[in-house]
Amino acid sequence: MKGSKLLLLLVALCLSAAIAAEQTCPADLDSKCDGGASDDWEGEFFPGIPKIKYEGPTSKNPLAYKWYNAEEVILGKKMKDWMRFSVAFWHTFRGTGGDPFGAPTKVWPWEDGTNSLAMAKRRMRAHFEFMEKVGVDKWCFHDRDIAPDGKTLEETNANLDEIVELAKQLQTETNIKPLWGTAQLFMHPRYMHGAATSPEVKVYAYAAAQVKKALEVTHYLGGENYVFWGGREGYQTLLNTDMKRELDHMANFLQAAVDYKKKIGFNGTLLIEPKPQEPTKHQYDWDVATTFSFLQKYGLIGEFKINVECNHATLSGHSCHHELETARINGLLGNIDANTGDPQVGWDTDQFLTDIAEATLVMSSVVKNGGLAPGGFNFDAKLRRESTDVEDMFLAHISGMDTLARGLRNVEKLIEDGSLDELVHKRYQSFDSEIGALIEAGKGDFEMLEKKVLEWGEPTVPSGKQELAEILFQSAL
Ligand code: XUL
Ligand code: CO
Repeated sequence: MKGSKLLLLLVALCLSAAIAAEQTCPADLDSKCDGGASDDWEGEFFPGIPKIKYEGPTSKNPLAYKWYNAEEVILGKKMKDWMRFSVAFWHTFRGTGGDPFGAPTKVWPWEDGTNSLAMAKRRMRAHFEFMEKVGVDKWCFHDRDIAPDGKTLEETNANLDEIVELAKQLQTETNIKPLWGTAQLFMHPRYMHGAATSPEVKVYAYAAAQVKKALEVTHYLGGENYVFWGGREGYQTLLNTDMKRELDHMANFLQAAVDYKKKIGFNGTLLIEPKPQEPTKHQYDWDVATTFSFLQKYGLIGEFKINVECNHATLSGHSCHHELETARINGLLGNIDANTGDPQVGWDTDQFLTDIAEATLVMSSVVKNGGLAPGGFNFDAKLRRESTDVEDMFLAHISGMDTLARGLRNVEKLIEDGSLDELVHKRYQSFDSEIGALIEAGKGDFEMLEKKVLEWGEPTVPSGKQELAEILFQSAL
């Protein structure tokens, strides 16, 4: 028994050594890769992939847009202005395909297996070429995705500055800007109990220093928004947690971020991204409604909007549409992390959104909101572990963009047809009466209403017409 266990261990060790070897500079890179000392790269990162163009719904070319036509005007705005698409650096350029059961599956030609500054620069160049080819002019990043940690905060910040300088140069050459930046406050072990909600004051301070720098960098790069996703702001058990104290700390942290943003003249929108759990059992920004009440309690309304992520919405037991509408009707809809989960899988699978009905509902909220600017759509979505071709990066974005573009076109059809709006309008028509108007004006006192009931008798209650609503909705898909 003991012997066979040892043998298994040896096999596992050999396998992991082989996998690790694959992650170092691939043999066919020749002079293009020197193990991380230089960021040199000859020619294109994506040779053979053209700039993706709109070819219309009849095109059979997978590397073309069928529905997203950036310059086309739909409902009074260019498609690109409704969408404001953005590439998520972390998924597209740092996603490895690794999962809790398996090693990375993606070995992109430009990766040399190091986490060096040179590698970070080469990757940044690949990222800008990708964005130009796919026709997206915004990007989103965490500080630590784009530049490696150093041994001290000074060293880490110096690394970040070096990469940001390159990003700034590439931005100027391509006219691409960040949709938003953010700080990665969940990967490093120092944040294991949370960042702003850590019980350790030195960790709170470290997180503050990190957000300070991330705000500066986002501002320097011309970012239009800054996101707070509470990576580990939550708890694993209430037995060891002072929830009130942690929430008070989080509010003070966010207020300090508002103050610093103003101090440095950063006019971007601050966004909070709710998520119910993962990685903690309970995240404090559970959903839009919880976040709204938190902002109200701590007097932060007016300083923050919400970044709704569709996969987070379904994790919290809501639909994405519900979360979008809850944000919108409260004046808080600022940005969308456009992804989706899997109906058979219970975690944050971060898939590209490809469901046309879902995209139509999402776009109906966006249209009702008058658009998302200065926010937009961030593709917080990753390739499947099994998708390992460079081309798949393009296909995934094309599919995500076309799906939302198709959603927008469907919303136009629904609005032009008008039947669904009419159905909703009719459903509430009784409130357009004299008494209904009094109630809506807050003047519907109970004594007056009781008198009316005695006069009217038993009300007749009409059908909700759900099936008709579903037919009308589907006719636009
Ligand atoms: C994690 C998530 C993050 C945020 C940015 O679930 O969505 O990537 O969007 O920190
Ligand atoms: Co997200």
